[in-house]
Amino acid sequence: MDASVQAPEKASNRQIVGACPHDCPDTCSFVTTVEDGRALRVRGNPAHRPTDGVLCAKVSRYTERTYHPERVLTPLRRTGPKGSGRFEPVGWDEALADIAARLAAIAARDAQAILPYSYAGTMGLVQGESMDRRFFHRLGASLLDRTICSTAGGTALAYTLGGKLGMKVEFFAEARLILIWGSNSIASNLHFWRLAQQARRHGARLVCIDPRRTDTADKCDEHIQLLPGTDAALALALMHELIAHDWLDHDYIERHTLGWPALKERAQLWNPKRAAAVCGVPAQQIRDLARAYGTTRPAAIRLNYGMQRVHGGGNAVRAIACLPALTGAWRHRAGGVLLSSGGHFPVDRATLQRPDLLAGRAPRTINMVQIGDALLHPGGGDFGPRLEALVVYNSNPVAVAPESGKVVQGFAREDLFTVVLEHFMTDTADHADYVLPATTQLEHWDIHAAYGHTDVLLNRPAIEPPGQARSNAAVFRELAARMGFDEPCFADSDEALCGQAYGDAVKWDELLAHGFASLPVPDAPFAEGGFPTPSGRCEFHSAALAAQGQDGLPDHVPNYELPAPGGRYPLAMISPPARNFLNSSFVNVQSLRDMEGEPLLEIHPQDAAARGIASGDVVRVFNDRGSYRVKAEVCTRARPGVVNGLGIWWRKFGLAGTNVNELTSQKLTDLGRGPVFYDCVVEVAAA
Ligand SMILES: Nc1nc2c(c(=O)[nH]1)N[C@H]1C(S)=C(S)[C@@H](COP(=O)(O)OP(=O)(O)OC[C@H]3O[C@@H](n4cnc5c(=O)[nH]c(N)nc54)[C@H](O)[C@@H]3O)O[C@H]1N2
Ligand SMILES: Nc1nc2c(c(=O)[nH]1)N[C@H]1C(S)=C(S)[C@@H](COP(=O)(O)OP(=O)(O)OC[C@H]3O[C@@H](n4cnc5c(=O)[nH]c(N)nc54)[C@H](O)[C@@H]3O)O[C@H]1N2
Ligand code: SF4
Ligand SMILES: [Mo]
Repeated sequence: MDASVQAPEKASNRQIVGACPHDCPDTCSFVTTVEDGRALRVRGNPAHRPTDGVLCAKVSRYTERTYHPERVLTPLRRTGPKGSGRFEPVGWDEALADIAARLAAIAARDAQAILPYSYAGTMGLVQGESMDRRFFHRLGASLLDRTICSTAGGTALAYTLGGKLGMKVEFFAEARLILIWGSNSIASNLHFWRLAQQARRHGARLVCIDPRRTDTADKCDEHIQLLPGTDAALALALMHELIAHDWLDHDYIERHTLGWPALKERAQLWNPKRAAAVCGVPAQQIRDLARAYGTTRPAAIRLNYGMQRVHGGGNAVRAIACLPALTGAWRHRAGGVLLSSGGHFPVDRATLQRPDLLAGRAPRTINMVQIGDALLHPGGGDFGPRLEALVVYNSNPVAVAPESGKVVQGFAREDLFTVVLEHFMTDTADHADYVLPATTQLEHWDIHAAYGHTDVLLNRPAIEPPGQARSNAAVFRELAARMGFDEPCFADSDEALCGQAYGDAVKWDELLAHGFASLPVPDAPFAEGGFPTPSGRCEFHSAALAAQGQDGLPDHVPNYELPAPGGRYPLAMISPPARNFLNSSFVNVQSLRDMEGEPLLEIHPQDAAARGIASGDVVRVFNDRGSYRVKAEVCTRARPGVVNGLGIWWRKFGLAGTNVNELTSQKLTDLGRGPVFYDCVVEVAAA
């Protein structure tokens, strides 16, 4: 939290209201103080209720990142072998002319050999999903399935509740019981945590459900330290107990749900004893949790994405999302569940992204989780043409994508033409043919949705771009011009794109005046049912899923990789993000890296003793996909049988030039084609 003492303001200083661009549920409003064209500091906007004047430690240091001496300030062209990180500066005109010519030559054969690769380095709708999409749609490039984070849970919510919808975050402060399920809120959802603390001061009980004893788990009243990938079993056992003790809201179930008799039958297969064996927790803990959930009003669940990065992640979210309908928790504004509020935002994506520019073409889709395999595919068969060019922006796939041995091998292909728009020489930028200097949030216009509250935010530029940095939208605008794309939409300015994002659905004047505007969302969205599903009910049973040959009911789907005691890989590994980084962003900011120290593997004293490992030892963590050297920390943050490989370090800061994704797999979740970062078995040995 930013407790820094405020320097006295000069009268000539300007205060510019912007939005935090990072992939974080909190989407804070921030105020930048500018003196003589230089940003002095960024602080939380006290006028924006969800932000409440507070930023996290990372973004409090946004100016340190912006003025970082290693910021890329000119276009760079590769001079050494792929991946060597050797580059020379070139002018924009020369770079853009060459890139346009190279892409045009590939497109003349088959534009599907070109792939954009982007994620949420900025969540801005303009710099993240507007001019870039127009450009690639017009080109006919391969489509990217942007699945690396949230699609298992998002898809599960869509089948169960009808969309990424749920409780309004502010009302968690009024709950009497809060389950913090698969979320290290202190690290990754700080402003929710503040609300949970308010609730607690009024007597609420907080229960954390997480395989790792996180800072959040430490500060809750209870920690249920289950095995990774067993959340659906836990949720089904809770249902079993709700049924057994009749802690049910029969009227709500009758009027607002679908498939109750079938779900009841399913839940009856999951008594606490059976679930306890699967989850690796005491049966009594499950019974107690069921009693608390069944008898406390209002009861709220803050579900987060950590628990859906396993094979059965979709089913687990479906099972948990059924719980509030069983007890009628939705009737109260402080009851229900929240995973994402993203579905409340009326973003006009057709206007921003212009899929009509595909003009009837239907390019293939490549799943970003499987970029390793895609880059190494020789082409042909169902896959289609071999990938010949990649344009990467807002993402650092060499560090964040799973099975990085393959990702690196793919990026190292000398015959692959790679363009990376970046602030810094990341592991991915090191593998580029061209690196193009990008603007940060302090230097460009943007407009935002959020997934942890329901306000739209506008970001105004506070300072001029340093060096020759250009916004992503500007780069794609110029590439479009050089490719001869003359549709009027390619002339829209960044500011005009901000205005198009919501059309008339949000008051532009209000955004310009305050920097944020609240959406009209009812306080208790499902108090009277009204779920936007096909049936209008909370769908315990989904006919749509059954029609696809899937289980229509939620069930426990075991992990792909189960640790086998005495087997080759007896330990499960999870790799949740670090508190002072934002995925792989900020790893190069010295003050934050100092706080994180170095890459660590947390291992339980029992597992460490069995391997002769002490804290501070360098260990080798390995499985069939690769091997990773890291320092061990012997502690009870890890439970027996599970090691925690904290992420997501840049490979080049790792002991042997690798990071934890050397070990993770490219397999996909049951729903939503998502990644399974936390469904991974390993062995650990003293190095
Ligand atoms: N400081 C910080 N904040 C962040 C990020 C960051 O890197 N750093 N990343 C941002 C992004 S992109 C996202 S998606 C979110 C991620 O934040 P969350 O959605 O909270 O997800 P994770 O941090 O991946 O995991 C949360 C917790 O789930 C636990 N977990 C792992 N496997 C399981 C399981 O099988 N069951 C259960 N119940 N729990 C499990 C992990 O140990 C972890 O403590 O946070 C965002 N905010
Ligand atoms: N092992 C493991 N791997 C994981 C996860 C995990 O928990 N464990 N988490 C996964 C999750 S949830 C996610 S969301 C992904 C995140 O993966 P990414 O979306 O790739 O996120 P970052 O690592 O933060 O990289 C974003 C990059 O975008 C750049 N950037 C930021 N703003 C701009 C801009 O305006 N323009 C341009 N051109 N560039 C910009 C930043 O400098 C940064 O290098 O990682 C996934 N990988
Ligand atoms: S990363 Fe999250 S908590 Fe930090 S400033 Fe941005 S939105 Fe707020
Ligand atoms: Mo994410």
